Amino acid sequence: MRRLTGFQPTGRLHLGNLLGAMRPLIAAQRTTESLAFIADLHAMTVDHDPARLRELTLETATVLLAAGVDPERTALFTQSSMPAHYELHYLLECTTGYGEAARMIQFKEKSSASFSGRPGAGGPVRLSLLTYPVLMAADILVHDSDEVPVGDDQNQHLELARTVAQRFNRRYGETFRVPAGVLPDGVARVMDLAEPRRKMSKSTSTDAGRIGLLDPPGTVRKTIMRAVTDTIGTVRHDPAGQPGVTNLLTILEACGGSADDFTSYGALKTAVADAVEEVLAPIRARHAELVKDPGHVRSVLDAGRERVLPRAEATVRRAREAIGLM
Ligand code: AQP
Repeated sequence: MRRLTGFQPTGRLHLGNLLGAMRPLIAAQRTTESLAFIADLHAMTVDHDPARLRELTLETATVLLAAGVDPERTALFTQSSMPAHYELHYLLECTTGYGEAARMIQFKEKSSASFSGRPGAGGPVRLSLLTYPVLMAADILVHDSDEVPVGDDQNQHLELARTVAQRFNRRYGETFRVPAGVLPDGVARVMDLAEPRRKMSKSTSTDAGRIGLLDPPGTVRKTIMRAVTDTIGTVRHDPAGQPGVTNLLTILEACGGSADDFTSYGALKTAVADAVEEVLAPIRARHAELVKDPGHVRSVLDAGRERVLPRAEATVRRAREAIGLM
């Protein structure tokens, strides 16, 4: 069973990324063949700064290692270091309809956000934003992935990858393994602390809404203590009526705390801040070690790439032949 997970270097990794994607990856790497990549090409589908992209790519890899991604078990690489991804992207563009790409919810949301003035938005809509799901299909199919962990927001993209793979196989002969979406056990969806009806996000959350994995302890505590709640005054899971409190309870439980017996929001927030700090402190400490030797992180990325390259190139060769290229 081969499982692929991607992380976009569009901003600094946050608690949502940790609890929703990094932890499941780290847990599964013991029992599943795991591939993880830094999706630097996807990060260019919206307005980006070249120096910051380079910096965030290395930082994302470093934080993944600091959190427990084991390069002996998980092949970690950058998307752009694998031309097979973008070679296959083009072949799949020739298998995908314009309408299929244009109706993707994320395309509609991010393209309209370009004009909204929200943080992370800005600049004209890039063509690559439209074709992003096709590159994502290539990311998945090029590695013969069996499983892709997906949250609700990526479900539609995975369905497109499956549709395109099946269509290609039907038209040109059996070429791709058709992947399945999985929702790993224990995945938590973390909401923005300032706007708890929206998910915590690298690019659209403000500092008040997001807990960065490398944020100093004082900042983490302050952000949690200022989290938006409500005036109801009861501590319980009620995503529709009390999204802020529910989010705090979700975070607390995912970070090993117990959600029983809180009589005030203040006590709940203190417990959340303590639990989150327990989880983040070792990551921060390991990161401080790793960051001293960026050469080591680069060599991990190179080794990860070397490991997955032969299979990816073989998939592209198969696809080229099937589609009719000499
Ligand atoms: N808030 C979240 N709660 C739980 N899981 C989350 N993930 C992201 N946000 C949350 C999961 O993290 C993985 C990597 O995400 P990504 O880098 O592909 O970007 P994303 O899903 O688009 O999330 P971000 O962090 O909000 O990035 P931007 O701002 O660039 O859109 C994925 O597995 C994702 O489900």
